[in-house]
Amino acid sequence: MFKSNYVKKVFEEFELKNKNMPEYINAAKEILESIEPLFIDNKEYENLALLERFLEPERFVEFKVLWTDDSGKIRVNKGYRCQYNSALGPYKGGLRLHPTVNQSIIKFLALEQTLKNSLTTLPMGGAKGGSDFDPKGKSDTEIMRFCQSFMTELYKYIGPNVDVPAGDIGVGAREIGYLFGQYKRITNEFSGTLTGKGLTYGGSLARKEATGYGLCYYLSAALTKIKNDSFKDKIVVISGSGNVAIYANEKATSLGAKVVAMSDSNGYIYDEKGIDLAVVKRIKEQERGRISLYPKYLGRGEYFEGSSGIWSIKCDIALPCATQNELNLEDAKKLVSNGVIAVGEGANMPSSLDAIKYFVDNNVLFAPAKAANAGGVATSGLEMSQNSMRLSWSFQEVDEKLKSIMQNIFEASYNETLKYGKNKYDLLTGANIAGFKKVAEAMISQGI
Ligand code: NDP
Ligand code: 2IT
Repeated sequence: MFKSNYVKKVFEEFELKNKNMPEYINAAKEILESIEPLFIDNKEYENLALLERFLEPERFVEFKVLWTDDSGKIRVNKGYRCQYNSALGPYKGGLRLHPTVNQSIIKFLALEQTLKNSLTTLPMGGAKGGSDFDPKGKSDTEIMRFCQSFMTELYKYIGPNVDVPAGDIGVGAREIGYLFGQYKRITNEFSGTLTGKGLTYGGSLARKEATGYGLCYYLSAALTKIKNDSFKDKIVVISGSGNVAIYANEKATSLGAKVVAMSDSNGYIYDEKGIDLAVVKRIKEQERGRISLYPKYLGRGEYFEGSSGIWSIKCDIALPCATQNELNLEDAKKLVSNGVIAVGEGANMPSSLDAIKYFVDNNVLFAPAKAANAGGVATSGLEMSQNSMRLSWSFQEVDEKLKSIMQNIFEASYNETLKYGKNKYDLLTGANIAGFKKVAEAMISQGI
């Protein structure tokens, strides 16, 4: 699989050390397959043990989170923070609350975040954290008590110049508010230690929209350059119906596309006339309900049980925006046989490695997560800048900056794709190489 003996040896050792962590191994494999040529060109990297150093998180904390539910029962969860790499700046990355969260998920996300943050060109290292706490069905006061307890432990490891967490699955403005309130109480400090804050207490305009909008900006740039095409009049399918999916829909629609399907973890909706996003926002953002309500509320569209069926819908552009490993080789084959021209990853690692290979081999423009969904963390970086300056930019200013960051990420990655990629659609190789080069240079400069 690897041509370089050094990369092969490091990967084998990594696999052995992390045997029970399939997502983490998968993420490392995907990166190493792309960046291998750099190790063939730069023999000195081996003497510097650069790859071993890169693949070892700087710090990983696991802690106990105790809270009481509304009936007074004591509940126990696990909390995590993985501070992967600080070569480029303070650790930065989201917090995920989902019952599937474990060490493997947090480490894979933190590794991905390190290269993603590098691509944004902003000064941010890579981190990720979260808990196996399940927010579904919990009351507001339960969420608040959980967040307070989580922060009572996490605050020791974070700070505006140390580590700046934000949202991810299960963590939006409500949770960030409770986490921020507790951080402020404990430290007696009002600082920009979290991003994704509410607009009344230091949040940035356009942060909520940023990941979904950024995904469409990246894909638009790639479509224009590589296929001389755009979102206009395209049929789009988007998995998920959370923060990333909703704002990807909003931007794709405003660019002239028609989004016909969205999903949640139970099933998907299909609406031939185009999804009415106001109805989805009502269900998901206001009522925190299930997507199955859509046909009932609108009197239009259909609901199907099982979320993976969404990839059998005929479309021009597919945007997986739910979670990891949600699009496998079989799904990729269906999409290709239905004529898909581009796939943009809003979620982190949604496509399996063989699905990605299938897309690239079939000349489907493939926009990889760490580049295509970097708009969220990039705008978090802009929130940090605004907090430091104690001022706030208008929506339009932030949106313009986001657009130019996504354009730059595309161009930087595409240059490397043309040099190292399998073909011009292999934006994954380009993103990994562009992201890694900067981290490597900073690591080498800073010594061991
Ligand atoms: P949300 O919690 O807002 O939404 C998550 C969506 O994905 C929901 O529709 C949820 O359905 C669905 N989902 C979650 N887990 C699963 C699962 N195991 N199987 C099927 N569906 C699932 O999260 P976000 O929109 O913020 O995050 C979505 C993806 O985007 C994640 O991969 C995240 O890491 C990534 N991302 C997020 C960024 C951000 O700024 N928020 C930035 C960059 C990437 P249900 O409601 O049924 O659980
Ligand atoms: O995966 C991601 O990039 C995020 N969840 C956003 C992280 C952030 O710090 O804004």
